[in-house]
Amino acid sequence: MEFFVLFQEASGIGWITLNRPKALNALNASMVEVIEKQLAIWKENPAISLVCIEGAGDKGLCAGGDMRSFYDEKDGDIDQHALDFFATEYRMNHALDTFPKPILVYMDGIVMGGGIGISVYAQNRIVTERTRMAMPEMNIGYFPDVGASYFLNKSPGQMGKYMALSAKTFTGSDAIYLGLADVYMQSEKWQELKEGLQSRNWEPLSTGETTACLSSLIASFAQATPPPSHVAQVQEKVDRYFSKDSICEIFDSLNNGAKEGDQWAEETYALLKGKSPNSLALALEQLKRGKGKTLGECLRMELDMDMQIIHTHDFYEGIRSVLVDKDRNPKWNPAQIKDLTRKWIDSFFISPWAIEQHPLKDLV
Ligand code: QUE
Repeated sequence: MEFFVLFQEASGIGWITLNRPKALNALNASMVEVIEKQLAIWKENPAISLVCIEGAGDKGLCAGGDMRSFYDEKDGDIDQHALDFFATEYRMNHALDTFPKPILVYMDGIVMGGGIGISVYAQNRIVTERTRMAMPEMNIGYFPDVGASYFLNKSPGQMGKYMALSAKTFTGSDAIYLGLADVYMQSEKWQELKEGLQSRNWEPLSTGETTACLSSLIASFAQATPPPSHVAQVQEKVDRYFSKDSICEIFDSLNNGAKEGDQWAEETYALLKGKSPNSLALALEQLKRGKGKTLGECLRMELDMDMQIIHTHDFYEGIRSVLVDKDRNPKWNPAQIKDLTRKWIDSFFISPWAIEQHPLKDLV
């Protein structure tokens, strides 16, 4: 029996180690289920004052959800598979957001998709010089989930749209700028910080005391001036080109920028042109609809979208091209933005459940 998530309790800390290093700690249904269960136990356990999350191996925290499993299950009961995985994963995301004690996450190396979902709701999010973050779902014909409709709307200006649509990879400094991380630290300090965490007894501390003690401990290992954020330098361009409400208008605006000699607009245009038109339109629509919604509402909306996207061509074609055949040469269908209809996009937001029957009905 292999354990893909390790739990340890020591000196008032509950440790969660994602332990599937051969798959970059990608989350499967059983992993998200046990994490959610353990959080529910630790929430009530007065001997636990603090939760710390890290990834096993040297590649990073977590590459995302186990999306390949959908390809393998495509001829089976795909609705059940989607429900088992996504509903449980989103419950875990929500449990992290509402967890009443401080959570520390060590976001070293790869932190993508579902890996952002496991880190973004914590209060002590530590990035390093090795952090590589992305919401890469546009590459696999999917859409940014794990609450992206909620948290991407909180990034500065139009950055959430840019992250979602471009699927670009960002650094630790970028993550802090984007509001997805809190502290920058050299990765060589992590062992020492861990020892610092383990050398004191957190058990008798109140949540307020734990919070204060934790931030001063982390601050003593942090790098006071992180390297500059690259993405901060293109904020004005992102705001100019991505302020539009439709993919057609964003494409037009980038294309015009390119014609006027803006190389960044040209590169971004070329990048977006390679993504699934369906995924691009869905991402834009979910961000629009996510504005002003609670996390629970956003997760319900994303689960509704899941139950439809698992019946589209692009979802399997995207997973095939990135995770199965790895040719990175997907044939999207519909192939062009103009082939999408309003009715088609809107249909993803019609819930297959009556509100009182929704599997995530209890999430606030
Ligand atoms: C988009 C994604 C994922 C991705 C690549 C994308 C994703 C995911 C993985 C992944 C990577 C390495 C592994 C693994 C999974 O890649 O969600 O098991 O070993 O989990 O472009 O959404």
